[in-house]
Amino acid sequence: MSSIRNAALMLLAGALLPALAACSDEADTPAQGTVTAEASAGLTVSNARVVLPPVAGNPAAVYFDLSYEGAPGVTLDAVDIAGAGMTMIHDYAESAGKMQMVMTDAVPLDAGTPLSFAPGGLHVMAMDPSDALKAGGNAKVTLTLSNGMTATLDAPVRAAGDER
Ligand SMILES: [Cu+2]
Repeated sequence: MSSIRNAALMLLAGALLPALAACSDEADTPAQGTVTAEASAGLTVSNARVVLPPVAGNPAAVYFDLSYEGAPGVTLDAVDIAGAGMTMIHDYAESAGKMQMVMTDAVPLDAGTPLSFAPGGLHVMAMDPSDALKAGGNAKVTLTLSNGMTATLDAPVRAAGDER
């Protein structure tokens, strides 16, 4: 997997860390908040961030923007975060007139249809965030697709009261 990842991923520097632009050939050094897969894989993740819960011990949330230009029939199956426990992909759906959070096992990726994981919509919940996740720090976030491709990036960690 690691060799596939090294071959498939080309990292771009995130807006927050322009200095990393000089390291764009080092596939093992994720740029903050942003990762881009090469054209064959076609996945671009940007604006990733982890938001800590207002109450310690509650789940943290992970948000990002995603665009996909690869082969059809691929889904986003998992989003894992270092320093937290089990994660789930959630969405909101209307049920009996109320918006309720629902589990989403696999999110279909359609070329040309960007997805936004954001408050009030698709999001990732991470159980048991540990003390390793500190506001102002970074967390390693790994996306796994149904075709076996993974993309790992460093996402800034925000406090509950910060802008999401
Ligand atoms: Cu949720």
